[in-house]
Amino acid sequence: MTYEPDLIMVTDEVQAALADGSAVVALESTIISHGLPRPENLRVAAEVEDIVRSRGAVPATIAILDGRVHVGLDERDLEQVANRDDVVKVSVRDIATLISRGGSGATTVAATSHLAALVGIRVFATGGLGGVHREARDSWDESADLNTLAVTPVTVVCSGVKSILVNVGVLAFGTHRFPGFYLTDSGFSVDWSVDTPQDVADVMSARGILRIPSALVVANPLPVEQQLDPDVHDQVLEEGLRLASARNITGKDVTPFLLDHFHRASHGASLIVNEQIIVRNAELAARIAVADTQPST
Ligand code: PSU
Ligand code: MN
Repeated sequence: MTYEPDLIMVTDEVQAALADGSAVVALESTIISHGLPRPENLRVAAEVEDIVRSRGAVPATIAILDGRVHVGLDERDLEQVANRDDVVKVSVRDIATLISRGGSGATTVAATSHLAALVGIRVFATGGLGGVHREARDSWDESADLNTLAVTPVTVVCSGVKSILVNVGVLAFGTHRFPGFYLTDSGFSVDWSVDTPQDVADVMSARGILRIPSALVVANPLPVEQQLDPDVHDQVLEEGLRLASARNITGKDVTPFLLDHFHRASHGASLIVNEQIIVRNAELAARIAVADTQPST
């Protein structure tokens, strides 16, 4: 791997797993710093790492601490990401500036994907991808997640995106319906459906041979009985978008604002659903990472 070890700290455990080709799952940190409230954020971060381990993969949560990229966080690092007030939300465009200033940041899907691919991690788990915001026609607000995934060869397990995907492969796990994060079904369908982690690993392997340079998105919907009540969802989303616009919340503050609004307005129901999404995606990502290390049968 060609990266600068003084700038990028990969834990011994992650480095060893990558060196002998065993399973590693990258995890983002914006969920921890800006996506979930304290103290649940730290508890969920630890739970996600535990489930990855229980499925036989090594978790590599990625963040920037005091001017250095960390791939793999120990308990103290995780605690800092969860509780420090000076941890900013970092997308790809911000990484270099933040590092050159010695700052600390939690990486979005875009930044995490970029860094994961850089160090050779093939599978990444998150909750939802940033997308194209509903009023994008006026605001031009489109998440950097999409542009980055279009040029980053990594497999991302998620439960939805705020709108359409660009040049990425999409596989829906156990369904032909694209999930809508808190909801099982976004209303969009997916051409390709897969049923097992090995199916995904086979596609990854073919993409590697063909040198396809973009991401593979594995959409993992919540079971219907676990989703947020669709009526509550629609009402709270409507209200949240109205409030965001009334308070002039724009750009990278929109997603954290909406998530916080959901958690309050649903009286914690969305928080439970959000946690389930992240844990389930981490589990599936670990199973895919393990299948990816084994020859196809
Ligand atoms: N979706 C969630 N929780 C999150 C995010 C998305 O349910 O915390 C975060 C992810 O880190 C994602 C980012 O990459 O928000 C997208 O932000 P933006 O739309 O500003 O690019
Ligand atoms: Mn956004």
